[in-house]
Amino acid sequence: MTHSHLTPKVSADIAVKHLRSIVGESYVLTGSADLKTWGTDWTKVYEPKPMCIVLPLTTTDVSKILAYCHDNELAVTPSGGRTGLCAGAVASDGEVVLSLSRMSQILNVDSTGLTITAEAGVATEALQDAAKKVGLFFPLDLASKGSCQIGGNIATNAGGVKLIKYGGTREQVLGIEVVLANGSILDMNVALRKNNSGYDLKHLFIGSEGTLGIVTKAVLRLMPKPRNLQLAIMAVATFENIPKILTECSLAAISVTAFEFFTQVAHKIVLARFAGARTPFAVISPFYVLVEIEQPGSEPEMESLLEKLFDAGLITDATIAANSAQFREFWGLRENITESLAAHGQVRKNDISLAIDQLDPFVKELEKLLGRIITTEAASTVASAAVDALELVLFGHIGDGNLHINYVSPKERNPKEFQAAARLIEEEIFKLLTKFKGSISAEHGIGLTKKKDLHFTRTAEEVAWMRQTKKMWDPKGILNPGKIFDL
Ligand code: 2HG
Ligand code: ZN
Repeated sequence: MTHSHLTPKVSADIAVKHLRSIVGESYVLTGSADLKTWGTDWTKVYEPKPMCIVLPLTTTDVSKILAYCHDNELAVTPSGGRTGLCAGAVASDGEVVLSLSRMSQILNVDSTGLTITAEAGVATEALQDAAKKVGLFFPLDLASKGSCQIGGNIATNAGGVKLIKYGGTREQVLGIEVVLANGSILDMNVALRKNNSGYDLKHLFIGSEGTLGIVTKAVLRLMPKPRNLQLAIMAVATFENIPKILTECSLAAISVTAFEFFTQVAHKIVLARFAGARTPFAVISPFYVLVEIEQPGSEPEMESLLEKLFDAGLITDATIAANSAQFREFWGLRENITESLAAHGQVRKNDISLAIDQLDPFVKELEKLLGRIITTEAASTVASAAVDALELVLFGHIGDGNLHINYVSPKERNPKEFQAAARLIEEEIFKLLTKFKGSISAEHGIGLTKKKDLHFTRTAEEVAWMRQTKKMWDPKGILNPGKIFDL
């Protein structure tokens, strides 16, 4: 699949030789297993076919690599932990994969200014650990935190489970250093909380999916540790009760640090597919909500909240995590959904968002569209049998309006036929989203997989400005060609 109109001016052999002269012989990989590993992400649907993998150690290395690729019209795909779900880091067209993995130094932790400065290849979890070590907290938290890297988080503006309280990646970034397409270094790596001196260009690069520049360093915000976190898992009978539970939290002035949900289908699949997963409930319920709160004082805020929710008929059952093992176990029921689904069957993913007050009307229309309620495993009333045969698994960061819809079928089903059936519903859902002013991508990005659907969320005028922006920063189009949109 060709994504770019570049005409490389050198052969792959010459390019590899030159890149080796920049980073050293052993840091340009060309073995078929390496090309396969580094040329793909968690999407797994594209055939990886990069030219080579380059592993720079310094910003100067990155600058030299890009200058060379720019001069010679070689496409470059930046690579972080490759945990993305829409093929943003896939290299399927002879690209030079630029991995930031060796740039993994934490450069500074400032417990007064509350900042941490790190190179792009630092794993998100390593930032959390470094903050913890000095008694502070780095709030970006994703199910893939052990593998994903801060550079990739910035490039995709990753969201995660704590966004409701702390914001997403964009909100954590104070400054970044970026290497531009032609190799020049743009230093915006300042640690200022306030800086209204003209346009704040860093925001252009955050969420640009490696199409405007390569992030090499960042200064990020740290926070005081949340005090006394409490976690409860609640059984909920109807979807419409979920936003109401959120309202009760706000009205009770509760500091909610996470507000997640999943359907009974998701729950059953985790119990069946994830070793050691256990449910605290005797009876399966249509929905589950996981609420984490900060309970800094002596008030038993979680108990009071649950009492209120029971009295109002908003929940049918609930359990509070009694110790740290149970805390992890409950979180696992939510965070292990993606992995359990992958073990369960073929999966196609949506990552949509809506304004909170639109969630319930949207789900009601979705159920009408499907001819079934969203918590059931099989369907009977939709005209198309192919569509009926799909399992719909819903879960996500419902407290910030982000719904993950996964379409699932057994592994034995013909993959093409499965994708076509899932696409049928997906397109209807995207049309519905336009009506509700929602987004087709809340936190995963666009990559290769969703570029044909960008128009459901962004106006033609917005996309035209995006193209202009791309042309300004990367006129030859060497950076991550084919991602977000085609030029
Ligand atoms: C999550 O929230 C991730 O666990 C993955 O964003 C979502 O697998 C998915 O659809
Ligand atoms: Zn998510």
